[in-house]
Amino acid sequence: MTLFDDILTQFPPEVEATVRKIWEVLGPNEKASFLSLLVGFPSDTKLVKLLVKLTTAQIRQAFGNKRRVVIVGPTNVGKSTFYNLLVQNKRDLAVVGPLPGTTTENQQADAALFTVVDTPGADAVGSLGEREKDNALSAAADADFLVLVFDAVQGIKKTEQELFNELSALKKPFVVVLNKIDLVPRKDLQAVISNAALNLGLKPDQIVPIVAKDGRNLGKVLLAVAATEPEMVAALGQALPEYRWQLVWQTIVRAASISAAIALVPLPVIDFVPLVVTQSIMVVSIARIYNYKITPRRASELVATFGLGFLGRTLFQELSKLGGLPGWLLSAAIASSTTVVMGYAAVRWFEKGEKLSNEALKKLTQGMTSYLLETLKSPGKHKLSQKRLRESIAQSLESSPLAESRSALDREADE
Ligand SMILES: Nc1nc2c(ncn2[C@@H]2O[C@H](COP(=O)(O)OP(=O)(O)OP(=O)(O)O)[C@@H](O)[C@H]2O)c(=O)[nH]1
Ligand SMILES: [Mg+2]
Repeated sequence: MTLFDDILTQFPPEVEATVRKIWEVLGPNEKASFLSLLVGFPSDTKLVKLLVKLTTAQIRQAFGNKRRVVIVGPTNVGKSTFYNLLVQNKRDLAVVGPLPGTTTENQQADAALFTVVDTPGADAVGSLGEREKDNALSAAADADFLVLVFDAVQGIKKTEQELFNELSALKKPFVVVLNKIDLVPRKDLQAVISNAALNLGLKPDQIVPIVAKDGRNLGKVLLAVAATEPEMVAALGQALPEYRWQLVWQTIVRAASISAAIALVPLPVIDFVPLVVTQSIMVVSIARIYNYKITPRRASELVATFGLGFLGRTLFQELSKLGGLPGWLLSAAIASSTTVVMGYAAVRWFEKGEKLSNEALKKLTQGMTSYLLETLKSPGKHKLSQKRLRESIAQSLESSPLAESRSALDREADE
């Protein structure tokens, strides 16, 4: 049995396949680094399992493959127009036309981050219509992700509902977009969206209004794709520089909430080793978003250089002296904060090759810790479960102004 097989047996069965897949795509150097990262895990099997479980989404994200995004919907709703927004190569552009039934065959093209597939209208009648619908549905069945396009003016009626039901039965991750929103008078917009949501059994915020003709809200659709499919976050970052920070923030939120959960596990000796693992994987993902490819080993070296583990411990000592807050809450808040600050520091590093000063790192960590403690103050100070804690941290971070823009961090770091 090789060392890798030996380690693999320690993983929970549901992540084994993922880890194996990662292993197969790694080159020899990466294999060595990955192995050293895994060997560096604490030896207690329960902890190993916990850590791997907590970080699987990120691991997958860091080593994702290209996926198939399939555009489906009734005829003439603007599927091909939307497809054309995504294709990279002009020669792959689809024919668009005012008459229903323009697209009769599935077509696919490279969309940089994923392969995108355009399909004929899936609601047509007659024998030709049936065949086109079959085409569309077979593409949908092969998809990793579905973009369901409907027409804002046409609305969601019985045919659309039936199609939606058929497609959701495939159990694929999906996003619903309502196209041609430019034809809806502004005052009716909310009502149109709510109605569509109601008829599909969704919440209004699960529907993205778009204008495929001019690309309005394309970014929102892509973010929705990314949010449901963690593997795409990194890939998306490469294509859309302006969304980089938002993508980075999603990665940071995930890593920070994992860090908080890890901080709840009593780890007498190795205290912050697991944090280094989580943070390193986060740094690998962030590097990807900035078009750098670094090994987990290099990432963990970088994490060590920033010395946030030490900083976190000092801060913990300072804050616990003040009293008043339970230790678990403090360590969770500090673990998350150092992860957030590490994420931001990595961004600055990949952007400008500069290392933030120790003072800046300290100030940012303190600021982030008080923000989290402020928003986390638990009623009755009962220790939260791991799951609840992860959710609360994720929620605090998602609703922070940083989710929109990093300017507050830039200001503080550059003061
Ligand atoms: N006003 C408006 N028109 C749009 C928009 N998107 C597409 N259209 C128009 O809608 C018509 C149909 O667009 P297509 O992209 O061919 O639609 P489709 O869903 O691929 O249609 P089929 O191939 O027939 O299934 C064309 O005349 C487009 O110019 C939009 O956002 N706003
Ligand atoms: Mg078409």
